Amino acid sequence: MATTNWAAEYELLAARLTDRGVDLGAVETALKAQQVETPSWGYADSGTRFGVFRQPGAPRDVFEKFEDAAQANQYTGIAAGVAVHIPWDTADWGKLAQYAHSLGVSVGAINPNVFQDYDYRFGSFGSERADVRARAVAHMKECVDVMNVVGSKNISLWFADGTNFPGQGDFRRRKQYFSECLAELYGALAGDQTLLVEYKPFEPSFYHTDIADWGMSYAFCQKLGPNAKVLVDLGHHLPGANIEHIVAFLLDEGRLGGFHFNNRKYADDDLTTGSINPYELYLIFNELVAGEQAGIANNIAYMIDESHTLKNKTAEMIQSLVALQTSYAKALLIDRAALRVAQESDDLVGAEEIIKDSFASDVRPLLWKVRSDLNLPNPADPLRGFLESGYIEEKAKERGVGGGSGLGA
Ligand code: AOS
Ligand code: ZN
Ligand code: ZN
Ligand code: ZN
Repeated sequence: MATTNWAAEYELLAARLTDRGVDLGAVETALKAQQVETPSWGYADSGTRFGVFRQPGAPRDVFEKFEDAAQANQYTGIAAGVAVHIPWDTADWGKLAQYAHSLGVSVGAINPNVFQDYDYRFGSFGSERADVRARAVAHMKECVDVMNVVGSKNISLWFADGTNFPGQGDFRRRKQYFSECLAELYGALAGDQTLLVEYKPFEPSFYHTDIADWGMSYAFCQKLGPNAKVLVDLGHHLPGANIEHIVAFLLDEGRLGGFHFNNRKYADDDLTTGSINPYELYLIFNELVAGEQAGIANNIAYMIDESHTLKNKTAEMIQSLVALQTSYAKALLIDRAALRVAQESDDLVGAEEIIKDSFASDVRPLLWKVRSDLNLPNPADPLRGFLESGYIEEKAKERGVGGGSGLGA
């Protein structure tokens, strides 16, 4: 196979972009600053309700999940944070924070779990039983204690709460329970900690979900205060939803808290980010870059939430990270001045072509340059670098099969 002369490719692209008026230095600085958290649960064995497939070398505890996450960061340079899930992850949290530091990563968002215990089968914050609601709030407060130990700034809430049949629950009463519990939790946070509220239209409940869409998350956050923000999981919309519009709206309202990146074809498929619809991902980044340039895209928690059953998990995560980096790079190249002119003159074709032009750009030489500057091991191809490193084989020997599942068990 002929080897690519990346330096020459970069020179060509740089000349073309500079010609077009792109501030390449600013683009590269932005790319070097990009950070996306990967989820601890995305490295462990996982499955569907039809079965869990154990992989050789799967991490056996949270420390080993962090080792794998550190690999994803080592090859991409953009994934220093690792979100954890309590109680899927158990640890001496101080020790874990130190261990993470020694691997060049850190503990990111804390994800409480108020959905898997039998007590929560009819709801947590939305339960009719005061003792169940109190238990859920107490668990969340324990998660805040963990945040304080590890220095985490985000608590990321996802609720399975909902009902399966008409009449089963009182929507308004449940909403009020949610408001009360959320307020109690919000009161336990320090001024520099953020409450992220995720929404989802269905599953595991199939008639109604208590926080079904971004508007409901937004309404709860508005009442709580400035440190409560909406979390957008790309898999949590009904077919056809315009996610980039939701992103722009929340950005403008100062309520976009973060993302759970993944990709979907049918429902909450949790497929590799960018694998099904890279254009949608790019259009989301278009809004984010516009927000950055307007100075309103601050403190957004970029996180991946996916867990494929059959791919090697770390390789899968690197694929997603590269897709996110690629989308961001392309969005940074959009000619925004020309786009504005086209918009203001109602030039539909012109505006759309500007968007399509950057999407069609091959940004690999640019990413090669950024990764070279960051001294990453295989700047042209992080995925190949990881796959050829021998790490997968080494861990298969060391850890064996059936170490542990990320999903509860
Ligand atoms: C569930 O559908 C949500 O996406 C959650 O954010 C996530 O998958 C899990 O609960 C991790 O906390
Ligand atoms: Zn999610
Ligand atoms: Zn989900
Ligand atoms: Zn998902």
